[in-house]
Amino acid sequence: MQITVLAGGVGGARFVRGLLAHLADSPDPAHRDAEVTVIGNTGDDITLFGLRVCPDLDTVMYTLGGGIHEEQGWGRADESHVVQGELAAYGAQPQWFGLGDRDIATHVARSQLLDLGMPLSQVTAVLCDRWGLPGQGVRLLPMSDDPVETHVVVDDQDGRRAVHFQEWWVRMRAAVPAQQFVAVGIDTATAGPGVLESIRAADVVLLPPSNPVVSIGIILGVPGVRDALRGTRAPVVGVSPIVGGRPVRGHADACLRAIGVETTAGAVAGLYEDFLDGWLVDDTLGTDLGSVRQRAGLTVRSRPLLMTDVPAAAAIAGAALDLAADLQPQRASV
Ligand code: FO1
Repeated sequence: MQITVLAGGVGGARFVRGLLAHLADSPDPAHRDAEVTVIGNTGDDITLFGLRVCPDLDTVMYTLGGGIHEEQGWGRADESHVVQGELAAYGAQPQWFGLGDRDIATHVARSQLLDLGMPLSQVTAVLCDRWGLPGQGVRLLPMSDDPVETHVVVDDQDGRRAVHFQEWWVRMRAAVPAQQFVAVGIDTATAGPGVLESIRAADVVLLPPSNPVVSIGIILGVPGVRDALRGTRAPVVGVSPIVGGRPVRGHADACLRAIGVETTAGAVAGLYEDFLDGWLVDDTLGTDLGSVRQRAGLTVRSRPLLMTDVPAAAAIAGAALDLAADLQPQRASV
C-alpha cells in the first residue's frame, strides 16, 4: 500500500509518527507493509552562518527518528548551545534563531554534501538513513531540489519590506501582520524526484494538520503538484488544522488572515477544494461542521483532533485512512 503525505513542520511530523504507529499495529498486512512517502515543505529553509537549514525536513526526520525536542516540536532533544554562545560572543548575526550544537551538525553535514553538488533529495536520503527512516518504510522527499524560500511582506517602522519567513515566524512571532507571502523561486522550481509520481501512484494521499498557507500551501505551489492531486486515483483526505476557530498550534490564523481567508475548518477545506475528497474536523465546540456545510463533493467526519500523544495521533491517522477507504470506490469510479 502506497501512502503519500504532504507535510509541513511540527503538525505534519507528529501526524506521520501517529500514522506509522497506526500502520504497525494494524491487523491488515497491507497496512503493516505500507510504504509512506512524505513530501516535505522546503519553503522554511534558510541559510545561516553559511549553513543550509531545512526546518520542516529536519522536524520530520528528528520526530520519526526519535531525536526531536518533544516540547518544542523542532530541534534536537538533549541539546546544548555552546556554538551559538560563541557566535554571539563574536557578534555574529542573527541570534534570534535558536541553533543547538547537535542540530548544527545536521546543517554542517547537509551543507557539506550540497556544496559537493549533491541534490537536496539525495542529501535528505543520506541524513534520513542515519535516523532509520527507510527501516520504518518511510521516504522523506523535499518538494523540490531547487531553492524555494518563503518571504513575508510586512509594514513596520522600517516601512514596507520583505523578511525571510523565519524572521517573521521566530523573531517577530508572526505578531507583525503579513501583507503577503512570496515563495521566492517556486515558479521556476521543479518538483523533486519522486514527488509527482508518489502522488499519482498513491493508494491514499493524506494532508496532515500542517499550516495550510506556509506549509501545505507552499508545497501546492510547486509546478505540477496541484495537477497531480487533481488527477490521482487515490482518495485525498485531510485533517483540519483549525478547531473551534483557532489553530491547534502555531500561527495559522495569522497566515490565513494575511490571505483573506477566515480561520475555520470549512475555509481551509476551501483552499483544497479542487482535489480534496475527505476532511476530518473536530466539532467538539459545535462550530466546525457548520463551517464546512455544503462543500460539494467533500465527505466530512468529526472526531477529536488534538494530537496530545502518539496514540492520539495514531487514532486520527486511522480515522483518515478509514475515511479514505470508504471513499475509495467513489474515487476509483471517477
Ligand atoms: N522556532 C522558533 O520558534 N524559535 C526558534 O529559535 C527556532 C529555531 C529552529 C532551529 C532549527 C529548526 O529546524 C527549526 C527551528 N524553529 C524555531 C522552528 C522553525 O521556525 C519552523 O520553520 C517553524 O516551526 C515552522 O515549521
